[in-house]
Amino acid sequence: MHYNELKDKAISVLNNNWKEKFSIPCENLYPFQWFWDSGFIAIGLAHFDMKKAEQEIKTLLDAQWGNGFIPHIIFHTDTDTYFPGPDFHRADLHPQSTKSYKTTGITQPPVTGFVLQEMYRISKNKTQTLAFIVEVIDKVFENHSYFYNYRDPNDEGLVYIYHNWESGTDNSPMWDEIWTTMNPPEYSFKRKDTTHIDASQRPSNREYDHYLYILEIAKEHHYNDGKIAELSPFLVQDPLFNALLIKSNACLITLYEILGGRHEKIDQLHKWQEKAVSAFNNKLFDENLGAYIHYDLRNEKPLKYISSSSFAPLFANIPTTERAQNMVQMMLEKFGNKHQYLCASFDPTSHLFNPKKYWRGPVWINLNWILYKGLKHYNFNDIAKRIKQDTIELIEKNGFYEYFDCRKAEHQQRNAGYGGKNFSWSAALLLDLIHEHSL
Ligand code: 9WN
Repeated sequence: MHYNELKDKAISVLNNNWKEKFSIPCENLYPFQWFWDSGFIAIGLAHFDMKKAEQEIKTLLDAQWGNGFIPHIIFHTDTDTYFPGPDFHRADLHPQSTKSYKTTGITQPPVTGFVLQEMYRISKNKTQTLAFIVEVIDKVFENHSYFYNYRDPNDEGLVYIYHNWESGTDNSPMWDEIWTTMNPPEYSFKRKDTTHIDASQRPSNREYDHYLYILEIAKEHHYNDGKIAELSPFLVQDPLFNALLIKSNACLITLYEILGGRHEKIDQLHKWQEKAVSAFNNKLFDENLGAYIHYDLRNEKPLKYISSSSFAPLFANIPTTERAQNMVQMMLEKFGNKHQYLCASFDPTSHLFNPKKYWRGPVWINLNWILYKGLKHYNFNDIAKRIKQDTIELIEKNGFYEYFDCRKAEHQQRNAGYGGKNFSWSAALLLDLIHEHSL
């Protein structure tokens, strides 16, 4: 297929998922606006309709709470085709939650800072795009303030997530150890996702019990951050989440410098950044594994597993060049044999790896995009090129799925794209990748 044809298809996926002032991730499975999806989608929209890209971000930020928090889902419509919906989440229990929208009381990876910079890079009318950035940038700064003020109880420079849905990598085997520390009740609830998608590609009901239990505890305390830090059975410092926050800090600094003035904000961002990068390198790097890992703050122990999140620090310029070289070596050894597409979401050499199930092994396009940018930044051009080509090939062969089998053999006889179809960020980030002709 010629790139132009692929590009047209990607644009039509995004246009079909556009709902007047925001985008849904895909029809049926995900009928609302999601935080990090919106960010990636805006990057794609910026390539053909900057006004829509701006609107996507404005709508997202319009749902920001009084304390700077940005919710992971904004329930724009009343459909009951998704569980758990607004009546379960009850974000209104928090005194500073938005009164204008129904939302969740959990967040997602803070992509907005780097998304603004990507929009600026893509823009053909920089003056107009800067006018938009002036309108929204302080809200993104306030969101970062929220994280450092409320999600870092030990003042380490690393923020925690208190729910696996906050990680974005929701069903990663990473969380399995944490589930063994909990014993939630067996809730009776009606899953909606498994009416749209083959249950073998989604989390189990028992896993959902854990997800709901954490929310029940947060609700009981009206989503009070102090209480959550004290009581939530799930409290994790996640390398993907923190790397995206650090990348977004850096992008806010660049954008504020372009805008001029704002010295206090720039100073504050530098302070957060210095502390964050050094804590990240000291606490989240495991010398024996040679990889960045998650840290279980509740049980005070590292989670010693390698996943695609382990390589996200490349995107935020966190490792030294020497460490980055070792990371790439390991990526090639564990994830990159010639029978596999890059990059599986979980260590393919682990017994917990499952190439068909949600975040337990399949390739995800947003992670590939993050890794591609990171590898290019460090001039690992061959592997960056391979990740880009693999991404394009997976979509060309299968269509714009939510996730893909990393085993090449699986793609020979049949379709091996899984989860939602016509998935927005797969289309959006493909547009961004094919826009760059080199590499
Ligand atoms: C829960 C929307 C979201 C993504 C997540 C992905 C999946 C939701 C779900 O879909 O999570 O937030 O119901 O499984 O894991 O990364 O943002 O696309």
